[in-house]
This record gives sequence, C-alpha cells and structure tokens, in this order.
Amino acid sequence: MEYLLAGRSRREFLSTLAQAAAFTLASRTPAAWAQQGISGPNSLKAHAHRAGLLTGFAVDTNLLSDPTYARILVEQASILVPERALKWVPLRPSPDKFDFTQADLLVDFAQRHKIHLRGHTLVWHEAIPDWFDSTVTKDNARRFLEEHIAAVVGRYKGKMQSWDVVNEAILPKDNQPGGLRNSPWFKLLGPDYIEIAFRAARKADPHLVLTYNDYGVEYDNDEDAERRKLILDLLRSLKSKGVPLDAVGIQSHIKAAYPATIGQGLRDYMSAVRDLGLQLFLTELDVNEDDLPYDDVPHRDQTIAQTYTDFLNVGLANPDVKAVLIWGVGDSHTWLNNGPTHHRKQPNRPQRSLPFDNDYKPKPAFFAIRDAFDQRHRSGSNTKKSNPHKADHLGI
Ligand code: 9MR
Repeated sequence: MEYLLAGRSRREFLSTLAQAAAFTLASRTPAAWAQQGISGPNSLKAHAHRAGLLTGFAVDTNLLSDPTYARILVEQASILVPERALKWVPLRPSPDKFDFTQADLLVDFAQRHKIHLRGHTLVWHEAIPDWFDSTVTKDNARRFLEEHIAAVVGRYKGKMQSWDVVNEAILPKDNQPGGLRNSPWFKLLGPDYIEIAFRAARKADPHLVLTYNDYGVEYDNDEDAERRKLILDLLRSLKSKGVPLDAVGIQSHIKAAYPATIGQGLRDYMSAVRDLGLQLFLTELDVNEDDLPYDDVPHRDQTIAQTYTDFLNVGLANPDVKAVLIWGVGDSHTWLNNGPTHHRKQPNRPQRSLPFDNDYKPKPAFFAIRDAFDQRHRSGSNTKKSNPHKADHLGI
C-alpha cells in the first residue's frame, strides 16, 4: 500500500530525494556549472570584463585545498583578496617575526592562475596581535608601522593590483577631531598615522593603487550621510597634503529589508570621490539577511538577489568603479554566521548571504550580480570618460 509523504506517494518522495542528492553532488563539478551556464563566457569574470570591471572574492586561504572552492575562484574571478591572511594577527606571531605562510599560499595561487590580487589591510583597529599593547608605545609606534608596511608591501611588490592601506578610520561616536576612530594607532600616533601609512606604502611599492577602505556610506540616512561627509573631509585633507592616495574602497556590506534606500547619497559620494581623481572599488560586497521575517529559502534568496541588484545598479553606474569584490564565495563560510548571535534577530538561522550555497551551487544572488554587470555594460557606464589617473594600470 502506498502511503503519502508531504502529499506525495512514497515512490515519488524517494525519487525526489534521490534526484536532489544527485543534483547536490553533480552541482559540485565544473561540468555541472557549464550546464548551469556559469562558466567560460558565462562566468562572473567574463561579464565583469565586458563591463570594464575586475571581479572576484575574499578568500579563506584554508579552503584553497578544496578543489571545488579553488575551481570556482579560477573559473569566476579576475581579482582576489585574502579575507584574513594579510592582517596583523596571522602575519605577526611576535614583535620581531613575520609569518607569510597563509598569504604566500594565496599569492602563489593567484600568480599560477593569472588572477589579480588586492592586499587587505595594513592598518586596522582589529586583528591586532596580543603582544601589541604591551610592546608598541608612543616612542616606537611609528617604527613598528613603517617597518610592517615596508616588509609586507615589499614582499609582494609588483604582485598586488592595490592595497587597503588604512581600513575603517572613521567612527564619529568616538568624538575625536575629524570623526576619527579612537583606534590603537590613533592613540599612539594621533591623526598622522594615516599619512605615515600611505607614504610608507608608496615607498615600498611605487606602482600600487593605494586605497582608503571604509563602510557605512551606502544608505540614504543620517548616519551614513555623516560618515560620507567625514570620509570625504579626510580624503580632501590627505590630497591637499600631497599624501599618496589613489582609490577609495566602499565596503558594501548591505542589508536585505533595511529601512533606508540606496541612491542619491551613494551617487553623490561616488561623484565626489571621482572629483578627487580617485578610483573606486566595491571591496567587501555581501548581503546581511538577518532582518528577513520569513524562513522560506526561495523567498529569502529572491530578496537577497534583489538587494544585490538594487545596490549594484547604483554602485556600478559610476565609471570610476573598477572592481567588485564579494566578501566570500559560499554561504557556509560567510563571516556573518560567525561570532556572537545574541544581537541577531534569527540567531539559529544561518545566513544565505553569498552567490553560492553550501554546496557551491549558484544562487539567485549569483545571477543578480552577473545581470548587474550586464546592465552596466548596456548602459555604457564603463565606456564613459573616466578620470585620467595613473591608477589605470589595472589591466582592464
Ligand atoms: O570576514 C572577516 C572575518 O573572517 C575575520 O574574522 C575578521 C577579523 O579579521 O574580519 C572580517 O573581515 C572584515 C574586513 O577585514 C574589514 N571590514 C569588515 C569585515 C567583516 O568584519
């Protein structure tokens, strides 16, 4: 006797299960990607190239040994950035030692596959080693910073397309002049730490595209408006002092179901950056979907995809955007699922923020990103005159 499972006969149910399992396994092979139409001329990098962009992902170097993960990078990316490997914590096990093991893995991988690389990040208030506080003082801080930059930028000289020299220097609620964050480097060196870092990076590799990278500039709300103004003030002041600065990174950590639009504020910000003669990169794109009030996966995936579309249609309209980096590959590794969950609305629901799912199957987000590249290509944004600027040695 046939009994019903989820309204279907047992035989139908088992056959659906078998198909799903086969699809999950098959979706992990390059042949399956070709069938799904996402490789070669249908890859993200091919569509990005037509739109005058480099594109790729933040890389977890521990996953480079997973052939499926590595294959996606090679197939889809024209530029990569390490998610952690070039921060102080992995690089500086002790005050007088450097450990380049993880970073070298990625640099070798990128070179082998002829993929561009970004460096991230030389100066940040996080990922600072435990020994830092007891070792770095007002007297030796400048030397530590300059030596770090000389060693790290110097090691990869000629191998990086750009470097995030200073990351997230603005935090108005810290009540410091210029809205600067009261970070460890600010406490030790005052506001000058920023220009010290940029000058040291230029000295270590004169051909690098030196980038200031920050978040919280995407939305049409007061908080982001204030951050945009403060960041622009900082950039203008650096330029007026002749500090070597070539590009601005817009982190692009956006949210689904967020009660503010993405539009004029971001457009004006990007134009102002452009007027300063700087390139633009979207550096850490992903979608936080914690606010979505429903659990249904196809519905969530559709909303996440639409969130990518809404952002990229504004973000990619500026011709000086030269690269789009997505902050991870597959949902099982997004940083949004790490760390404490008490502040999350859906603490038990893993986020589906990235273009590939846990089995590296492309999701609606993948196609939304690719369509946004096509939209830029169609609208001709990439062919509009961009600023004559030396950072054009991007290879695109
Ligand atoms: O995604 C990164 C996560 O895996 C790391 O644990 C964390 C600390 O190194 O940094 C995360 O990346 C951050 C990036 O470097 C700067 N902008 C915010 C990103 C998310 O926190």
